[in-house]
Amino acid sequence: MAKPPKKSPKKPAAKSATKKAKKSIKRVPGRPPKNAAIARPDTDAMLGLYEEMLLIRRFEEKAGQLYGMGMIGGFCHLYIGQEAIVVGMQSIAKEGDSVITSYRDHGHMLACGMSADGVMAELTGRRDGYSKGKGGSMHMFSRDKNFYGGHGIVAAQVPIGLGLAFAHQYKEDGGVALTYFGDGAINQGQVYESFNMAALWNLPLVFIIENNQYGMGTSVSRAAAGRALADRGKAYGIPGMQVDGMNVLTVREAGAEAMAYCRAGKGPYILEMQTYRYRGHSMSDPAKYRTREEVDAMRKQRDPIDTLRELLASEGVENDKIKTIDAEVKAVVSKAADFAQASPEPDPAELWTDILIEGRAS
Ligand SMILES: Cc1ncc(C[n+]2csc(CCOP(=O)(O)OP(=O)(O)O)c2C)c(N)n1
Ligand SMILES: [Mg+2]
Repeated sequence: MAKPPKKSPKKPAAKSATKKAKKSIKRVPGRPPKNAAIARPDTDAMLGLYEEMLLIRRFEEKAGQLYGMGMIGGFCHLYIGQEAIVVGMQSIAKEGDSVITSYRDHGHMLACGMSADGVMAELTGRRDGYSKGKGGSMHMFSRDKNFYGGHGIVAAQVPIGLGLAFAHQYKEDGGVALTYFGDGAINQGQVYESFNMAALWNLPLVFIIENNQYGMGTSVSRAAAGRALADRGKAYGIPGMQVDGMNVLTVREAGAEAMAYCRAGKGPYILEMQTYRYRGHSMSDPAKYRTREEVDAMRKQRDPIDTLRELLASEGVENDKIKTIDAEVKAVVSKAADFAQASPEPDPAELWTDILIEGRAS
């Protein structure tokens, strides 16, 4: 599709949306001045962001359906509502940067470039899954895409992220370790040990707190003392920023600033992404600890995909273009579901593989 004319009468609306996005980055007082502004993406790039967020949304919806049909066993934590965070961050990450996250991880895998087929096959416990069907939802990795899991123990990925950052510094490869964790993880001791070591050694590490307001059924206001989680690195001299995590453009701006800070050798950075999960904590959570009105208000007023779709429309992108992307994404996801269901279950002999690496102790 042709780009919209430069002097579209609707352009001012788009500009104000960007301005609004900029405003919603709250700076923690005394932090370094903004020095890493990135250009606003052009229409094609924004369509790409839209497609990636939609892929995660539709993938997760399908995973939810397959779970309901008994095709997926064990735990399954959906990322619906939080898509702008990982898509925004990964859209500005550089090749070679590493990523690690919690169990709410399917979106991170897709945003790192792992295939929908392979992730869905793993969810359904099939041979063609990323862990040969032996890991499931919380245990998938791809060294090829620098994705280091997928961790079921709350906050356990944070010190591992520290190790990834140390490796980047040690190897002098210019990479940054993007370490995602939840508001429920922020109160753990190992997070502060990681803050200390990361700051002490100036490691290139962005701590990304996905504050979706709840840790299982406990709201953040009942679990976390103090106000901004972004401020939790203050004692270690780590700069922090609260970010509107429901807006992919705001996420990109904040992410660019944090990553530039790390790449300049200044040490770690904390981003508190303010977001919301629409579904329960896991597939078995009826989410009775919050009202339907609360969830509906978020979906109606703040949805990251609707927000970007509206911005694109205001810039003159035709509805047909959006519909084509919607259809393409739907096709990718239904192909992934078919692929997963056609893939055989693991060979029982695989029970004895990938358990212990022998002969490497010397
Ligand atoms: C060390 C540890 N304690 C408790 C649990 C049980 N648990 C699983 S998820 C979770 C809540 C974590 O919430 P948050 O960090 O906000 O992540 P979210 O689920 O919101 O993405 C808890 C307590 C666990 N997996 N590991
Ligand atoms: Mg949470």
